[in-house]
Amino acid sequence: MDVVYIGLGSNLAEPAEQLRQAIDALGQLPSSQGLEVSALYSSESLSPGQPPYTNAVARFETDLAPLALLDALQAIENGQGRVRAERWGPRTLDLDVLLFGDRVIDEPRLTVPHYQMHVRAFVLYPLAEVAPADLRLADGRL
Ligand code: A4P
Ligand code: MG
Repeated sequence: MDVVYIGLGSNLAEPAEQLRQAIDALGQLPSSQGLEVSALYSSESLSPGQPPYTNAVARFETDLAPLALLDALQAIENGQGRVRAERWGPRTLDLDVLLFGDRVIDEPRLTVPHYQMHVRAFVLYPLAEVAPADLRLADGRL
């Protein structure tokens, strides 16, 4: 099994409730076990003029292949009313694959480690709660 870290974010429609629902759904993913979740964090949006975000990071082990996991995450996003109107637009739920074991993935649909995770406080603070202190990014950025 691979250990995966998922970034959760929401800035619409009661963000904390969106994250709680998403955490329930992550706990029910097939071929996966050992879900742990950070506290919820609030911060300003990186895009000016948008509502503030609530973020968290989840960790679990999975036998799913990376793209199967991405499909499952996008199904959860869509099930919670995510509408992809504009890139970086406000969203009810964003689920990003931060790390997938020690794999470096560069495919059209999936870049892992997540391209901006190492500079985002709303990723690094919750990640530090659920990751071992010696965690490193497989591509050497952190
Ligand atoms: N994709 C590629 N790699 C990945 C990955 N590692 N995980 C592809 C998930 N998806 C990945 O994603 C667009 C496409 O990226 C997907 O179809 C998938 O195949 P999306 O979720 O539809 O688009 P997006 O979220 O608008 O774009 P992106 O680049 O994920 O946005 P960001 O960079 O995540 O920015 N401020 C605060 N405080 N907190 C936030 O969470 N989030 C954003 C969104 C902006 N400001 C924020 C926050
Ligand atoms: Mg995203």
